[in-house]
Amino acid sequence: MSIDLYYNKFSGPSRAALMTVRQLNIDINLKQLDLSAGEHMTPEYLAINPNHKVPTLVDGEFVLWESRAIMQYLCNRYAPDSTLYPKDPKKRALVDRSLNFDFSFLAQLSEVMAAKIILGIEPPADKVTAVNGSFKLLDQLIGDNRYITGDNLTIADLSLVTITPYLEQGGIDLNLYPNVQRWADTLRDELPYYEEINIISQAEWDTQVEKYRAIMGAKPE
Ligand SMILES: N[C@@H](CCC(=O)N[C@@H](CS)C(=O)NCC(=O)O)C(=O)O
Repeated sequence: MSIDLYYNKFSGPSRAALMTVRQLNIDINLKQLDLSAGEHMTPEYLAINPNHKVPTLVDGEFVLWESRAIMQYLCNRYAPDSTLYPKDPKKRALVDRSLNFDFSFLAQLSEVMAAKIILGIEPPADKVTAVNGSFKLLDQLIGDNRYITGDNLTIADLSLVTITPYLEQGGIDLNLYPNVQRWADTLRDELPYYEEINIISQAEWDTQVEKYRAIMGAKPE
């Protein structure tokens, strides 16, 4: 049975789902969608994901969207004993907490990043303060841990690490958060698929940002 993953490289949630696929060595057909060309708004795609977002997983008859649910499903279905999504209720709860935390953190961060990267304006000060507060909290949560929830890599790490390409573009200095920096460096160095999935060249960014600016009618300063 074939598994399709609808995906876009500039989408952190898509990259998180793809890293889970790679970590679990699952064979998939990667279906690239160009969001700036509206490929997520076609009747065919809306039929499988009426929320018109990426990623979406199609596993036989089963269709699932929302990246965190996809990551959890892949572990439950294809690697139920993997420490990537631990079975122990307390360990699993800490992974779930991080996935819930990063859901709201990513919403904060994407507002700030969209202002900086696409609109080319300074984001509102209160939004920047909220993002900085979340980074500080994340730094505390990681502490001396190698990974977000302790000694094992989990889907919490794969979900959160997808923010790193945005940080470089948005000029956020992780040196202010040394534990976050060390954690991000660890994942970049040790995940064999990290570079292939998460490194986006400056030329690719520039092209993408131009397309979004055109769509949004944004005129950067
Ligand atoms: N909570 C969703 C967020 C997915 C999401 O926002 N995807 C964006 C790209 S990063 C998207 O597809 N946007 C297109 C749209 O909303 O029409 C998840 O984790 O899968």
